[in-house]
Amino acid sequence: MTTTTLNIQGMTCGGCVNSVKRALANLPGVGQTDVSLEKGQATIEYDPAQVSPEQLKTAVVDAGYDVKA
Ligand SMILES: [Cu+2]
Repeated sequence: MTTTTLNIQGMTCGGCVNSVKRALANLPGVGQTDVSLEKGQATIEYDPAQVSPEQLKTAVVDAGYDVKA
């Protein structure tokens, strides 16, 4: 497993955090995710053989949030 951190803009409440978590959990190869509303960050454990960082980013964007890095 590899860990990456995404900087996410647009999360305003716990519901947003859950939406982001759900979007990430729907992808194959995603393990533990830790989404912080205060920091606007998601720390994501994933298997690079099953999912790419771009796909992680796209899932968050598709859920309606902006990803900075
Ligand atoms: Cu919200």
